[in-house]
Amino acid sequence: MVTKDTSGKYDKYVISSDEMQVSVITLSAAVTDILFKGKHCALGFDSVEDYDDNPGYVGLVVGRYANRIGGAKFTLEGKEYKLVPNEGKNQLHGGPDSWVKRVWQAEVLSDNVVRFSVFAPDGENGFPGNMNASVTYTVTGSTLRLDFEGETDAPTVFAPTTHMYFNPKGGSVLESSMKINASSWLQVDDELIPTGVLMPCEGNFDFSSLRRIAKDYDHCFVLDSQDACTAECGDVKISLKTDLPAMQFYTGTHLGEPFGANGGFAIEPEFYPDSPNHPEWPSPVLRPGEKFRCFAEYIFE
Ligand code: FUC
Repeated sequence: MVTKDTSGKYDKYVISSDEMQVSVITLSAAVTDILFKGKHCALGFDSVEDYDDNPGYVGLVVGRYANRIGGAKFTLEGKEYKLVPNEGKNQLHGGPDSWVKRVWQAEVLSDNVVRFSVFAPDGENGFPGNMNASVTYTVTGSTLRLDFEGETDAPTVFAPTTHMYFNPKGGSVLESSMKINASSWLQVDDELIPTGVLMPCEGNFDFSSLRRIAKDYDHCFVLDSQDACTAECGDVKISLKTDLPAMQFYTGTHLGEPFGANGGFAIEPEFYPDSPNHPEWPSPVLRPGEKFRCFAEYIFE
């Protein structure tokens, strides 16, 4: 079932199955709540107006390029593109005033499917290409599936993600447990820009079997399989499946009020950060005539 609430500043769609209810608003197609068997599993602000001041990107669909691009520039087909930086000299999550500040067009496709679409103009924050992008939310049983799509009229880079935070148990997420199907992670410098070195998942980065999170992470894991990870938070398990090559694991170190530090973790399926500057990595390049497609499935148990 899909219901629509138009009483706030941004329209809210609630997509339900017998087992869960997912609320999404038109601002950046943000997930504001996931109610699974009586538990609120995803972080969300109380009112839709609160999303206007959301430095932690809570719930948002992030783009055009999720995560960081070092020096806020890249070269594509021999031409250098200078982006607008918004984290020191680097760009984070598509730059300032990107589509995360915009109202997306919602379309109810069936009784458990809603698509949210946005237009990103050529030159926005320095990126080439007029783009149409969308995310389609499908709720089936205890699974929330996101299908991302994108098209461009000029060669560009495209790397969307979802920035939901989870914490079904409450308290610090460092008490929850995590398993990640990755054998390497990306070494980063002190501005969180990849150095180009892939590190083996050993010691604190070895999540090959379920273990307590215990410390802060803000790192990108290179996935070995579409079964990206499983988190165990009290009596709720959350698994992520995706066809994207990597996943940022962020334990919400800098989350502000009302959530507080470590009040939720994000598991963001994505291309490698700064991949426009690393031709040796999976390519985020999108060209006219191509249709970008990728998916992420969050499964609750
Ligand atoms: C994640 C992190 C960043 C940032 C952002 C809100 O993607 O990689 O460090 O804090 O979320």
